[in-house]
Amino acid sequence: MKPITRSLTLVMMVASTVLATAQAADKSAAPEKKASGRKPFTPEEHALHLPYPPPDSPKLAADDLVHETVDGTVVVEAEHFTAQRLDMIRRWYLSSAQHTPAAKPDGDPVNVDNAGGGAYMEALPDTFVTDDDRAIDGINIGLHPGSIAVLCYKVHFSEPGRYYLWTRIRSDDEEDNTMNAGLNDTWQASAKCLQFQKHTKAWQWGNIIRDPKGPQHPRLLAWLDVPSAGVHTVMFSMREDGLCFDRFILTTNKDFAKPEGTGPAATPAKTGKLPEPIAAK
Ligand SMILES: [Ca+2]
Ligand SMILES: [Ca+2]
Ligand SMILES: [Ca+2]
Repeated sequence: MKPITRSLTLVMMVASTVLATAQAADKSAAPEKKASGRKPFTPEEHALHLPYPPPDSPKLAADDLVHETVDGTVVVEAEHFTAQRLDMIRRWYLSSAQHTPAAKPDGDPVNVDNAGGGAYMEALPDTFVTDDDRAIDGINIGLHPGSIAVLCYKVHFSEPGRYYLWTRIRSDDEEDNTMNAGLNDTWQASAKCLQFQKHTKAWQWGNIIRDPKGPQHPRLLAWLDVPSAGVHTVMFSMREDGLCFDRFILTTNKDFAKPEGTGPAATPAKTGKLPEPIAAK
């Protein structure tokens, strides 16, 4: 080895030793880096949260069904939707005395008692059940309105304006008492996180949203602003899985009294035909 080569080799050896020492010191000094992003599923979690819901939910309404406002109010059964979207991970399942969703897990049986039209829709499977369960956005919770399990209803509005939203739902556990509403693929802040009482195990009407500042703040009225007279698409998307959705009302009357029981009769269709109520067996 020539002297110049020997010197170069020596310099490189020293440099690499210094670097290795520095790296070792750095490693011992630096705190353990936390993994960012979503923690990967274990095979057991994958099987629990992503079981691929069975495509067994019938659709009662024909595609031409259009609901309409009468004197500024429309009353619609949740099961009278005309389209369902983004339903690969969670889906709204028809539930009635004659329809039991095949999707699992679901912690409770069909509870059709006192449901309007003898039927309701439930977002399943239901894997976000208690505060201890892992909540995963886009799987068992939809923090972004319109991101998962979307039901669509065509409604003819006789006039544009602000329509206050009343929704009838049922919460059977700790984590199934919120949903989102929108219009024409626009998810207005005034209908984000419709908030209901949890774990009531009974049907309830609600007309409020959670304050965007947090659940400890006062609730705000829920509404949708309708830009023009004519047919628009009213939408509901899952927020917490397992919520049971029976009916909704849109009304220009800000002081609309909280409905009792199932509430007013469903508004007759503008076009198409309202499906018949589903009889108890
Ligand atoms: Ca749930
Ligand atoms: Ca359930
Ligand atoms: Ca219903």
